[in-house]
Amino acid sequence: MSADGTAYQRAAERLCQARRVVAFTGAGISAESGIPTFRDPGGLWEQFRPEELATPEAFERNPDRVWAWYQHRRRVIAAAEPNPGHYALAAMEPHFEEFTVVTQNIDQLHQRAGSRRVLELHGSILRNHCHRCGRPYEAPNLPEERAPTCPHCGGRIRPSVVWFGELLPEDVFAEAEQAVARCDVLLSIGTSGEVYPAAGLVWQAKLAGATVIEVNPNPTELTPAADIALRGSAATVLPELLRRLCECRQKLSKAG
Ligand code: BJW
Ligand code: ZN
Repeated sequence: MSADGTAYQRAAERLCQARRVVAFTGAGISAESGIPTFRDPGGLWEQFRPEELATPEAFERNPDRVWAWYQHRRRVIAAAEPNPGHYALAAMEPHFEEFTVVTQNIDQLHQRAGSRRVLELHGSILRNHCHRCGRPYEAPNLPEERAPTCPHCGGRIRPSVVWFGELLPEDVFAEAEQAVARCDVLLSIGTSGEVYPAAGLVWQAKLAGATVIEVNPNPTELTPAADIALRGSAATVLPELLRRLCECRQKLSKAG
């Protein structure tokens, strides 16, 4: 299903009036870059149970199995390129006094597309640290099958992502809450809104009076918070929204 013209127009007008914007993104924005989502049919959780791979307990039970899974995902992500959805968000940034991407994604595709203010709520697959002492770990070559051992404490090295039951990086989450509290518009893009505390940010924006615009081919847990729903893929909807925003801004500058 694709978004209808009226919804686009309302969304573009709200954006056109906004000074501060938050783009809250999830796995769906990277789907068209070839990175599987978690909960869609064919998504990552259909093949693997999250509690087997995305928890600290899973890593402690079998670090090599979890490590090998992340090495596989690193290869998929390294081969991927940002898509028109990522590029449209990067191009929106200079149109606003403040534009913050708050992402649950660990793939760094927003940064690669040129977005400058990106808050990573669930960490990054491109970094690693020691599961025991927490020191960052850098090495020119990473083994494929076996989690490396920390040179300082002998603990096992893990990807710097946030697993279930772990705290989100406190400073990053606090910055995201501040951006959400003062935004005029929050775009909720490609997320099922099922994972907390990240999804709570959308409700916080709503309660603070922001207009919430959902960009997703399907309804989600966050649809009840949305003032406007643009039903379509991020790579289709976001460039069209950008086009309409530019049109609206041009009209305003001619009129003024
Ligand atoms: C498209 C598209 C296209 C498709 N265009 N759209 C309150 C209530 C209940 C439970 C909890 C709660 N608070 C905390 C919890 C527990 C837990 C939780 O949320 N559980 C729920 C699942 C029930 N949360 C946590 O444990 C968090 N930590 C925490 O709360 O700490 C405090 C604490 C400590 C100790 C004890 C208790 C509490 C941590 C959460 C960490 C999440 N980590 C993961 C893995 C990251 C690493 C990795 O990648 O391996 O993060 S899980 C996974 O889900 C990943 C994602 O960032 C996250 C969200 O998924 P996302 O992005 O929404 O993807 P999908 O697949 O769900 O949705 C895709 C969407 O895209 C769909 O809607 C499609 O329609 C759409 N789409 N194609 C646009 N082309
Ligand atoms: Zn260590």
